[in-house]
Amino acid sequence: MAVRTLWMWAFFLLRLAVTAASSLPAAEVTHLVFADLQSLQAEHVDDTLRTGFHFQPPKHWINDPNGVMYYKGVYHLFYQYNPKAAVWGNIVWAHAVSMDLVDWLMLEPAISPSAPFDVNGCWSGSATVLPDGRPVIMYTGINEQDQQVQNVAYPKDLSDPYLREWVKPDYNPVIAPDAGVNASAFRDPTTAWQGPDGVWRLVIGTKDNHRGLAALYRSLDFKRWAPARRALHSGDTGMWECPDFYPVTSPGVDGGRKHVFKVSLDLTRYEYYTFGDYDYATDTYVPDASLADGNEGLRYDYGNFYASKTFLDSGKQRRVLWGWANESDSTADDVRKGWAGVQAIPRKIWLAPDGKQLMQWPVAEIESLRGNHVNITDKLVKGGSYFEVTGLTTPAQADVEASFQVMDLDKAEPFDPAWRAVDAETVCAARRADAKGGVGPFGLWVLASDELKERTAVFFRVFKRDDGAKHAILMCNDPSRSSYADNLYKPTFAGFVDVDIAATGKIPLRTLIDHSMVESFGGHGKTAILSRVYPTKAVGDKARLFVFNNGESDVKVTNLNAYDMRSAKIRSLN
Ligand code: DQQ
Repeated sequence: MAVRTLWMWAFFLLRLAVTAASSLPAAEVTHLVFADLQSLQAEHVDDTLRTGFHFQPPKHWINDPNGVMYYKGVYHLFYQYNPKAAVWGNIVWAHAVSMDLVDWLMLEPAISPSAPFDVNGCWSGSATVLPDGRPVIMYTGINEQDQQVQNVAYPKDLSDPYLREWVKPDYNPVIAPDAGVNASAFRDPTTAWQGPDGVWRLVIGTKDNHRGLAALYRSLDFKRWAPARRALHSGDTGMWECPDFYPVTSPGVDGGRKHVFKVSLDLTRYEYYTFGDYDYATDTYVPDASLADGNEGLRYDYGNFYASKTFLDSGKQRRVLWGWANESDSTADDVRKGWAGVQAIPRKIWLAPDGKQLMQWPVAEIESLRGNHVNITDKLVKGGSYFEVTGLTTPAQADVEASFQVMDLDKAEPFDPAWRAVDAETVCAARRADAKGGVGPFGLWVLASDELKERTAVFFRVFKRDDGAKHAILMCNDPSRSSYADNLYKPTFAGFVDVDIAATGKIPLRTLIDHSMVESFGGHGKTAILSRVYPTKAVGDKARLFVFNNGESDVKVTNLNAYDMRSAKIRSLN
């Protein structure tokens, strides 16, 4: 983590340096306002690395998904948006609707600064559907005094299927920071939930010095809210942004039901979750004792994925997760491109049948974009070799599912006991894709250039453990060779995959490739890693796709299905 933090700061300073002369710090480090860039309308948009089937507006900056919901047959995605530039600032709630989570109709912003309670910004929040069928949005407004307060907004016309206009009642704000609450760190209300006692509850992210808190508020009428005596949860991990709290079911857990609690850590820009038991009567949440709670805990995604939010898709009886993928190029690059930020593919999320972790999988609807198909079965990849997956027309915009069988598990290297004290990311940074191993690295080279000098590796490495436990499987994303361009932040991302390779013999991988997005799922959705890359040669129809094996053990690709992906239709209403 220390290495990452250093990198983050180095990168942050690099971005700052580009616009240093005029950058004015706003509320906090992560909400820097680039004053001289705010009035720039991005007239030119460079499409080269824009995504085809991930959600992006036509131009400018986006960040957190907000108020995501399914309402009367329509999916609503609101998101933080700067209508003026490809850098953060002037934040409004942009709005898009979809019938299938694939194609989107862009509407006018739903919520923009207009009143004393949000004149300096409309920051993140959530939607709740009330028992009378009305949806309500609760969002953070930055008021005239630059304090963070919580406001509600209601649809103006419930008969409009797109709910285009939202009205902010004059009685806002409904929650203001009390004395003792840090007014510049009090934001991102969750969807509210109602207990059997009829009382509404929600939590707001805040901090008390270095202690992150999920402040709990209660209300009978969604208008007058009172703080509970105790926070729902807290941790020694700095400011907690974008909390999320929701029930999940699984036959593998006591009582068949758990509650998930997720936070986005402002300090590291990583998210962590636990699940455990929630008692409505006392409003207490107790994470399962088997789970780490803090910087060593479980993550939805071990890559560039932040400020996520889930919603219950009542139509399909599933929970869907949205998350924001930030850029990892420079601010100057973003201004030149005319855009910054992408939403990750919406993912179905559920509790694993063994009750040990959450699972995720791209919503099935995106498979409707699959086109031309290539299949490879039982192909041996000898140690130290690679082969190209040919036959796709658009390897820069593709969906690849592959299953790898390890032929000689005895070649697995011992898992260095010193690594137990560090995270997967540190192990992977020490053993990148080019470092030969016993079993692995093997996997995909995506967005590869003709001469193979540009390529992003998504791969596995299998280690033997000496403590009697099963093998350790590391899943990595190594972008160190992803681009000829300088000034890029190229972090190696990694997580362990809880697959018993000795029993299953195989490791499955799915990777969505979308020009500058590489979004991967290992172990059928046990471990996800999203990475942003900026190839200069492996772009458009020049990009290529390979399978590689840099380990001693041969690996068999038992089955690989690769599909060209058509672009989603993302259109404006007018
Ligand atoms: N982004 C919003 C905040 C939130 C942060 C501002 C997380 O409400 O805490 O754009 O990325």
